[in-house]
This record gives sequence, structure tokens and C-alpha cells, in this order.
Amino acid sequence: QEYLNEISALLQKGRMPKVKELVKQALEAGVSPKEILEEGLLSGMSVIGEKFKNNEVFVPEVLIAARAMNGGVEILKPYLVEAGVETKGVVVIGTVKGDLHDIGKNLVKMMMEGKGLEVVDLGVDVSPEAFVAAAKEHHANIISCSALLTTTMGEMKNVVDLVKADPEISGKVKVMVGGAPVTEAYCQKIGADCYTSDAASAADAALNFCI
Ligand code: B1M
Repeated sequence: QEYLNEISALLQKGRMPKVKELVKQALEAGVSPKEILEEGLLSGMSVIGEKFKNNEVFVPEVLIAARAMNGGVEILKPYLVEAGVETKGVVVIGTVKGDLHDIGKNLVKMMMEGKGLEVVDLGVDVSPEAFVAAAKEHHANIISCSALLTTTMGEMKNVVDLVKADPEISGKVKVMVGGAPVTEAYCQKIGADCYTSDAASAADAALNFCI
């Protein structure tokens, strides 16, 4: 437990090299990879997620904590595959067509990964067709769209419409939307399945769709 608490605390401080070192030490000491992931890394990330939601920490702290988490996960990955820890669901994520803002999208991705979801990141300027094709290819549970411009948020409706028109994924793949100009009212207007205002809530909502 000492290792796990320390990993969680170091992750919250964004100390990537230290996190990596401690993950290695914990493995050598016989702590299970699943425990290191869930009670060390993910628990640290969820503290950061809560603090972010409450404006107690800000974007830079979240980014360095996420970087530390990725460092730890990198060490754990081979062991996790062996230990058979299953991912809880698959999310295809991207910033919509015409939009190049990716900071919020990256935060959402990191928070989702922090919840044990597998995230396929299509990057920025993603067409509705590309979202749908990737959702099929990766057997995704969710398509998650980010938009930061009033001029591009309309693309989210095109994604929703394309999903609804496709018999293979219609009703099966949920569409989540978010980004600064997006609102709950807009989400309902275009018929998307879920709107959240911040990255931590997006990850919570995504997990709820998957379990
Ligand atoms: Co641009 N930009 N930008 N920009 N930019 C805004 C968005 C703008 C509000 C600035 C302003 O004028 N006040 C404005 C939009 C106006 C509007 O449409 N209403 C704007 C503009 C106009 C533009 C350009 C058109 C400027 C120009 O060229 N004339 C241009 C467009 C380029 C394009 O996309 N085609 C442009 C370019 C850029 C940069 C490239 C310089 C840079 C982006 C760099 C990058 O992303 N790699 C940039 C930036 C940084 C911003 C601001 C300053 C910051 C955005 C940001 O990253 N915020 C922004 C002004 C502002 O917001 N104060 C602005 C931090 C981020 C963490 O927040 O993405 O909202 P956000 O994510 C939040 C939530 O929204 C939520 O979670 C996150 C945090 O918890 N969330 C989701 C986000 N996605 C979600 C998805 C979900 C759920 C939740 O899915 C389920």
C-alpha cells in the first residue's frame, strides 16, 4: 500500500521519472500490475480530475500529471496484457472537421484512459465519415467529438446524422459532444447522446455508457 500511495502522490505532482521508477520498484516487490494501475496511477489521476473539475488545479498541472500517468502506464503495459486486465470499453475521439484545437480533446482522452477506457485518437480536423469508419473498425462503444469554434460545432450534427443513418452502428454507438461553445441544449437539439462541460465528467459519463 505504501508503494501505491506514493505512486498516486507523485503522479498528482506530475513527477514522471519518479513515477516510472516507483512503478518498477513496486513490480519488483511483487505488487500486482492491476493494483498498481488501479490503486496507484488511476486513483492519483482521479484526484487530479476532481481537483480540476473544482478549479483547484489548472490545465498545466493536469497535463503534467497525465504525462506522468502515461509514463507509468508505459512500464505497466506489457504486464497488464499478461495479467489479462480488460479494457472497460472503446472510445473513438477527435476534434471535428475544420477545427484544429486539441488541448481540451487531449484532456478528455487522458481522463478517459485514466478510467481504464481504450481511446482511439483520430486527432484534429476529423470528418464525420472518419469518425464512423473508425468506430466500426475498432468496435467502439462511443464516438466523442470536441469543437471549439461556433463555425465548426455544426459538424457534430453531421456525425450524429451519419451514425443514425448507418444500420451497423445506429443505436449501438453513443455520440458524446463537448468543447467551449457546446451546451446541453445544443446536444439535445442535434440528438447527440451526451454533453459534458469538462474532461473529468466526460470520462465519468463515458464509463457509464460502457458498464
Ligand atoms: Co483558438 N479560438 N482559434 N486557437 N483558441 C478560441 C476557441 C476562441 C474562443 C478565442 C477567442 O476569440 N476568444 C475563438 C473561437 C470563437 C468562436 O468560435 N466562438 C478562437 C478562434 C476564433 C480561433 C481561430 C479562428 C483564430 C484565427 O485563426 N483567426 C483559429 C481557428 C483554427 C482552427 O481550428 N481552424 C484558432 C487557432 C487557435 C490556436 C491554433 C492558436 C490555438 C489552438 C492550439 C491547440 O489546440 N493545439 C488556439 C487556442 C489555444 C484557443 C484558446 C485561447 C484556448 C482553447 C483551449 O485550449 N482551452 C481559445 C480561447 C479560450 O477558450 N479562452 C480559442 C483550454 C481547453 C482545456 O479548454 O478545449 O474548452 P476546452 O476543453 C474543455 C471543455 O470544453 C471540455 O473539457 C475541457 C476541460 O475540461 N471539452 C470536452 C472539450 N472537448 C470536449 C469533448 C467532450 C467533452 C468535454 O466530449 C464528450
